[in-house]
Amino acid sequence: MLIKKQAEIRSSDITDKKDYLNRRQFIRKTSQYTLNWASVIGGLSVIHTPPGNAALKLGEIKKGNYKVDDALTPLKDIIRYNNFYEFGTEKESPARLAKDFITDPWKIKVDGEVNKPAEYLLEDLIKPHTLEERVYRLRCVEAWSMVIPWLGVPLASVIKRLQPTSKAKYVEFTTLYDPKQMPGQRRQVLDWPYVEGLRMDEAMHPLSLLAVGLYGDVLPNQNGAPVRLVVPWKYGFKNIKSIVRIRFTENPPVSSWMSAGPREYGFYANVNPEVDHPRWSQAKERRIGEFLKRKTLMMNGYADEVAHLYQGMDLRKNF
Ligand SMILES: Nc1nc2c(c(=O)[nH]1)N[C@H]1C(S)=C(S)[C@@H](COP(=O)(O)O)O[C@H]1N2
Ligand SMILES: [Mo]
Repeated sequence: MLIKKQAEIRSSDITDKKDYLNRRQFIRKTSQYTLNWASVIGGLSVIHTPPGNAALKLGEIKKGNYKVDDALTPLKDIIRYNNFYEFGTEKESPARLAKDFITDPWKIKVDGEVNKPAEYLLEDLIKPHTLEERVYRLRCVEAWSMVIPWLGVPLASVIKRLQPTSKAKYVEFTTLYDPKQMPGQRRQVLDWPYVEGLRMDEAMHPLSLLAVGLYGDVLPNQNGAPVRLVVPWKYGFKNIKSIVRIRFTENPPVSSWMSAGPREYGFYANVNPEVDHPRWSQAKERRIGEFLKRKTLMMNGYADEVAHLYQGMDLRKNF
């Protein structure tokens, strides 16, 4: 059991958090004057959130109930090593190419099998809920991983307010399509826009998070600003970034990665060390910042929480 409940959080953890929040504040203050904050923390030159380009005012943040024992991945790695193909396929390109990405105002279209379809402003979807900090492991299908302190609201709370109909069995998410801003979309690397989906019970699971921030601040553009999905027991590609549409459906959505490689990427994409990718093993992973590989955990260490969702299913067929 690798998830700790609130009561087990040690005071040293709280100190760690204060340290990084202070550091983040320091970084932000500094950037208002002369320094680019990325250069303060990582020796990089071009990563920053343009001032005044954050739609969301992060109000009260409560400490969420989820935490892992593993050390947090340093912020400098989380913002430098990214998969966000809309901004290029190199790990370091999103940090560079997304720096002027405009995320304010941000609208999300809600449609399909739902009683409250509308175009919502992001802040109107988030405001009714208290932001939570949750530390989750992120395991990319490419066999690297990180530990990230997200800020967000339970996806279930947002979905409940939207009132899906009884026909809604799945939720489909879509990323912005805007090749002017997203240079990666000018090439047919994937079937744009990026689409992902969850079964309704997965979306309603308390671990599923709609994230609007990390390390105590709004999401850096390269991490999917202003809002992205975080489903920690699934491979990283399910965690769709910069969401502009949430559609409730009767039939399973077809994700961009399923269309790109149906033999390699399935709908469920649950982290599973026993089912290899056709081109590489999934038994181990490289935690960013660590030297030796570590064993990949079943459902990324969240099996106690989510395995019941897949009871009776063949996890090799439903990969
Ligand atoms: N729209 C969109 N969402 C995306 C991706 C992408 O290319 N486009 N990459 C996915 C993959 S493969 C991973 S591992 C995670 C990486 O998130 P991070 O860069 O914040 O670590 O985002 C996921 N979400
Ligand atoms: Mo990934």
